Amino acid sequence: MSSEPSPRTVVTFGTFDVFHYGHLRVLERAAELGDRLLVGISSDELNASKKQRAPIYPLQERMAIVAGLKVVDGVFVEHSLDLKRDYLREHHADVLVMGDDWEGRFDEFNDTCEVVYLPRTPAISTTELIERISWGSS
Ligand code: C2G
Repeated sequence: MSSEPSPRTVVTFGTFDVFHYGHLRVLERAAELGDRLLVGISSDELNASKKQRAPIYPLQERMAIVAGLKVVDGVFVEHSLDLKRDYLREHHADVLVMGDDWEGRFDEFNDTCEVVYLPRTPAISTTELIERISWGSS
């Protein structure tokens, strides 16, 4: 039996489509809450059910972008919002982090790990970016 304490594992979830500063900030702040950060990336199908549109960047590209960040230690696919308890157990989560647009939605997992909601980064969202780009406005 190694006496090494197991790393404090932080898990978060998201679509991370058209990756922007708000996404980076929630991942950087999540990483500060533990020793390693694992990110569940929503599948294209899950995103379509969540947001009624296909993501701009397909799953493989969204996973590659997030996995390429120095604050991220690993990524996995989130196939369903209903499998969270399984994902948290599978990845031995000590902390679940989400932006406060999900405030209270995951309190039920307080029996499995710490649940932390972080303030969203104001004035930036993928939906707003897509609108601005499609309108050609700066
Ligand atoms: N976020 C943020 N600030 C923004 C935009 C997003 O802090 N300006 C955070 C969100 O709160 C979320 C994460 O970035 O924690 C990813 O956001 P999305 O890609 O929009 O993911 P979402 O659709 O919220 O998916 O199982 C939960 C879902 O997978 C979460």
